[in-house]
Order: sequence, then C-alpha cells, then structure tokens
Amino acid sequence: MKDDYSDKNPDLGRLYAEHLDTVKARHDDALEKSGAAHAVIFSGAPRYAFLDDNTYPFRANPHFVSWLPVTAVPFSYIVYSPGEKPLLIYYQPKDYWHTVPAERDKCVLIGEIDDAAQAFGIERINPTTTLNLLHLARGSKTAYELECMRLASRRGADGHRAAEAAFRAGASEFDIHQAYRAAVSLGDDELPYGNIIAINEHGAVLHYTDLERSAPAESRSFLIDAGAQVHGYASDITRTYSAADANFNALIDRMDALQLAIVDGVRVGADFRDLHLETHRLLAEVLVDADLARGAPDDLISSGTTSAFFPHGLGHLLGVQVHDVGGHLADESGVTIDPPSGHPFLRLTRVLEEDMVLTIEPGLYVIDMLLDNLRGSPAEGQINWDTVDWLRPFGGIRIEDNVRVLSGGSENLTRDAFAAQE
Ligand SMILES: [Mn+2]
Repeated sequence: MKDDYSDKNPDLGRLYAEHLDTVKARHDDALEKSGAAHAVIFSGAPRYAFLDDNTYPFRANPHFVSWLPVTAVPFSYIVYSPGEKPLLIYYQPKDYWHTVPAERDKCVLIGEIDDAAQAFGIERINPTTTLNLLHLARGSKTAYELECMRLASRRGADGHRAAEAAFRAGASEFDIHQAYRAAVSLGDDELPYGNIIAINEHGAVLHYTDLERSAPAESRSFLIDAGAQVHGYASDITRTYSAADANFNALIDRMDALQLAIVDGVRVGADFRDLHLETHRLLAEVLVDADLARGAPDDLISSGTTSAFFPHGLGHLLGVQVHDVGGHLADESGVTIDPPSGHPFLRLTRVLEEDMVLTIEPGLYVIDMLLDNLRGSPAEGQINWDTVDWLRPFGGIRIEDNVRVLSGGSENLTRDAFAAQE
C-alpha cells in the first residue's frame, strides 16, 4: 500500500470513531429541523465527456467523504437514521434497492442525482434547510478532521520542498510539477486542486494552470500554490521564491511578515471581513515602503490601488473541499453575510469560530490589465510605474498558510508542517 501519510498517526482510528459521533449528531439536528427521519447520501456518478466514452475525474460528494474516508467510489450510498448504525451501501447493481428505508416520505437525499432511479423515489433532494445546517456545522473541524488536515499539510510541505529544489536546479514548470507529485505520491486527479506552478511573469496569473515544458532562459522567481490530501481532507499552500534577486527577496520577506501579522489576528470572534480589510491597510504600507506607490493607506485603498495589486480575497474555509462550504452563512436560517463593498471575491465573511480551518493568503502582483484600468484616475498618480516595470518580470507574490482558529489565537498547520521537516 502506498504511503498516504495516515499511518503517521496510529490514533487516527480512535479519532475517526469520535468524528462519526459528531457527524451523526449534526445529522440528527439537521434531520429534526428539516422534519425528516432518514438521510440518504449518494456518493455520485461519473460523468462522461461529450461524445466520448471516457469520464471526467470522479469527485465524490463531499458530504459522503465527511462520513467516511472513501473518495473514489461512485454509485454508493450512506443511509442514516438517528439512533441506528449508519449503513454503507457499495454499488452492487442487483442488491441495493431494499436497503433504502421504506418511509421514502421521511427521507432526505443528499447528492447529485443524474438519473431519477438513483433517488429511489425519495422526493426531498438536497433540501436547503438540511444543507445549510450541515454546511454551517462543517465549518468547525473535529479532532479527526484536524489530524487529517495536519497530515495533509505535512504531505503538501514535502511536495513544496521538492518543488523548490527542482526550481533552484533550473527545472521547467512541468518538471517541477512532476517533482511535486512524486514527493506527495498523488496523481493529478488525487490532488485537491490543480497545482499552480508559475515561473517568472506567470506568477501574476492567479489561476495559472499551463505547464511550460521547457525552462525559461532565466528563472527569476517561482510561485507555487499546491496542496495535498489525506482521507479526502485538503491542504492548500502557497509559497514564492526569488532565485537570486535580493530586492525581490526582500519584498517576499515583507509579504511574509504581513501574512504572519494577519495570521496573528486570527482567533475566535474575529470577523474575517475585518482581517481582509486590515490586509489592504498593511499592503498599502508595503507598497509605499517598496516604492510601488505613494500616499496614505486610506487613499491607496479608496482609489483602488491596493485592489489592483491584490485583487482576490484573503482566504476561505478549508476541509473536505478546498473552498469549503458555508463561508458566507450567518446562521442556521441560511441568511448570508455579504463581502465588504468593493471586495466581491471574498469567500469567507463569517465571524471565526473555534476549530474552523481557513487559509490566509495575501498577494501582491503586477496584473497589467488591472493596473491599466487605473490610468486616468487618481490612482495613476499614486503608482510608481518605474517600480512596477521592475517588478513585472517577477510576476507576483503570494504566501498562503492553513490556520486553525483557537479561542486566544491560532494553530498554523502549514508553518508547523514545514518546521517538522527540519
Ligand atoms: Mn487557497
């Protein structure tokens, strides 16, 4: 059996049993409030590519994966009735009909149904009430989930270490990607998301997924956003490196210090929207210190200058999904919390709760399309375009850690994982 890092913690089995108790309690609550007696959770069906007999990579229903560490089995069901042992029904074409509760009117079915036969006559499919309750509850991780995520962070950190070494040896993006996959022992379809492996200017492309087969004449900088998973639980890690340029390296260090300052603000009761806005204030100072812009922080924010350099959100919930569900949910009723005005891409707007795991991923990039939009506005005079020209060949910087929320602070899964390698 391949090393999937789960053997690094002999306690995982006991933690899983406790985790199941929590998952059951969450479903007991969601079912009662939904006026239902049974939950049927479908793992999903593979989808065929258009005019083709090959399927897309299969991604199991995340609700199914949060019940048990099975990520690759389609056409399977979990049937749960409060007070009873949950049933796992593996796909067996002739034999699974009678195992779904006869009281179909008291069932809710959770999953993506392509074919009515997969619903067994259950009419309440993905009821909003049930899903909101489960999604809200999934924000805080159980001890088992936290341990899976710590291991996923270690797995990812091992990949990052190998990727950095390949970059420093002059490898192409494609070959760096292979070095990463070999180190984490995961195939492309097993990664929690497509790796971003970006050399030089490519670092400014936020979702860069091409992989150049040959190395550039000069490798100046390297931005890697790559994760791993253990039992379906993800890590999501970004690092940026300078090959040799001391000034770019100093800017990376400034962004690293900014990132750690924001992580310092993570604790129970912190409003993630405030952390995002604080990031813009700190970024304004970095822009001024680096001579990329001039002006007071509030002016650089209101003019749109900080948003042009940092156009994405500070972070998101993390778990069995890389962008875990429920990031905007205010409460059980399903009311949502909007992102702050001018920051529509923020995926997490909640007040932080104990044992949530989220990413903190500030960035600073030269994205010409966004900077050019500022021409003719007050921001044009705030920006030092010569320094922008200097930074452009390096692409950009992003530093991303996975952070667990605690009452008086946080646990940094990513920094701990890198430190454990020493
Ligand atoms: Mn992320």
